[in-house]
Amino acid sequence: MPRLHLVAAAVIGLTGALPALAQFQKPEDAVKYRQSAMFVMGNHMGRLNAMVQGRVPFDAAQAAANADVLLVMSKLPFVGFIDGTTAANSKAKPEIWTERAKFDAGAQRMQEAMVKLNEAAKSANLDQIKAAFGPVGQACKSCHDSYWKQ
Ligand code: ASC
Repeated sequence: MPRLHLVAAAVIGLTGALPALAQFQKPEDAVKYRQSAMFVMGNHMGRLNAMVQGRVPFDAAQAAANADVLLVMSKLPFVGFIDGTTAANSKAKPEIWTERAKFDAGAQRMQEAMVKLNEAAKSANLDQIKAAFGPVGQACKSCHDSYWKQ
């Protein structure tokens, strides 16, 4: 492994081992981080949804690009759900922390559905994309219904 990769691997390993708050300077930063990641996901879900609904013409390259952004973003929000961040500027329900295993399982379901959506997007076949898009939306909705103050 090249030296730089070794350093990067060590940094990533170290970051993963640190307590969650250490990754953010203050709790508000964790809230902002997860909200930002969710905002970007919502934006790219919207772009894909417009193609799935036929409101904009299907463009395979755009669909694949959106699915790539979504795949990366789907991994980000959850590190931001650190203890004690049901603040006034957050719509996160306290149940996230009292039912953490259920919340994490929901996050994983969404991430797995996102992998399938990414594979479908690479096929450049709109029917396959439509079929894979539904489960992602359902996974989003299920957690939003349970854990997000609408
Ligand atoms: C989206 C988005 C959500 C979910 C949800 C699914 O595209 O922004 O919050 O899907 O609407 O029902």
